[in-house]
Amino acid sequence: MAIVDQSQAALRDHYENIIILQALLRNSTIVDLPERYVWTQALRHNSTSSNAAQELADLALPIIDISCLAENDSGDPAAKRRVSAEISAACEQWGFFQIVNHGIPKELMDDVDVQARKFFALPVEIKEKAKYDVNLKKDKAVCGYNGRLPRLSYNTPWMEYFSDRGEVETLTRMIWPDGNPTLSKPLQEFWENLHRLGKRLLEVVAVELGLEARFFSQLFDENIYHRSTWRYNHYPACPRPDLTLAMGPHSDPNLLTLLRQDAVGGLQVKRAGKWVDVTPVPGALIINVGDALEAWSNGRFKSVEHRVLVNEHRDRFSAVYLMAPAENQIVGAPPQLIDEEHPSLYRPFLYGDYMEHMMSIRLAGKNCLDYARRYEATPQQATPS
Ligand SMILES: O=C(O)CCC(=O)C(=O)O
Repeated sequence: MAIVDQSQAALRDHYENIIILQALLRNSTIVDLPERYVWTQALRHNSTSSNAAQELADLALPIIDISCLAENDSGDPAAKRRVSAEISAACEQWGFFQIVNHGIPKELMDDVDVQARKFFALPVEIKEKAKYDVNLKKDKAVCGYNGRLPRLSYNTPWMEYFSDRGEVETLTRMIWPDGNPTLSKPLQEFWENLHRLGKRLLEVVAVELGLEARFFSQLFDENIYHRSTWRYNHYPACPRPDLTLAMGPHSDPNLLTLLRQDAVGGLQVKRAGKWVDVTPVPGALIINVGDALEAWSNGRFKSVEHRVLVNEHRDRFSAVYLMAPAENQIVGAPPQLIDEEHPSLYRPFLYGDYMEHMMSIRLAGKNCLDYARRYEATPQQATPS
């Protein structure tokens, strides 16, 4: 009986895979998006009045040239201080920024784009070999290939992804006995580059907060089993972009996120209640503050809501590296960041407990950090929007 149930579930998963759905819609075998992909009007609505349109046009995410921060650069200390201050201001005011001249080779990023596209173009049956059995590997719940997501937040995102912690080859070996080095090598090299860059940026933000440079970066030392995750995302073109979202409004639970998007666009950041486009900049990476960094900085750096729109005609691809501490790591603002003027906004929490809480409410909007908010310290935020 159990076997029948399992195979039926596998069959249902297969037919509800996003790529199969996309094909069924294209050839008009089905005419409507399945209900779980139809997001409520309030969430997909672009709440921009005509008056606000000009204001929005004036808002543009900071683009920061970080060439002077290169690891072994002995460059101009004044330039380093200026760029560090720009990063800090972006973390405070936007929680998001783009960086250029970050040192990750263009050839590597181009190769990653080609290989990730090739992977997603494989038949569904092949990609599905890289699925973890989450009954056996509970810690891998959001890892592996997934083309039929559960309701991750309010509804189901219009996307498929390929994700894990650690070696890319662990996943690619589930499909190819030799691990397909043409695919796995550049993907591995890319996230390792993002990891090094992320540690560098965390050193910059630690110093800007008045902490010891390695305050955050030491959480990612070789011997530490941190929870960082890499993910390659594919958002297929969708005939009803008015009804669905590629990824619903959420903030990231982790410390720092590094993201590469292609030229299609669709990522939006919430600022002063409005959705602002993160305009693609060739070669740039997008960096954003996660909930753990907001809590650790005692609310000085902001983890902001973002979402991804679908495109009617073009598939969109992105690659993301979410830097997260170990599950047994206590997240909490150090004493240097708390005083009478800056009362403690969040109670300290274990990162693993926070992840569990986040999974239980499934990434809904920006409410997750309410888990640790001390309302008595923030009377103005007692009813979060
Ligand atoms: O693909 C994107 O642009 C955004 C992805 C994202 O928000 C996420 O992975 O949390």
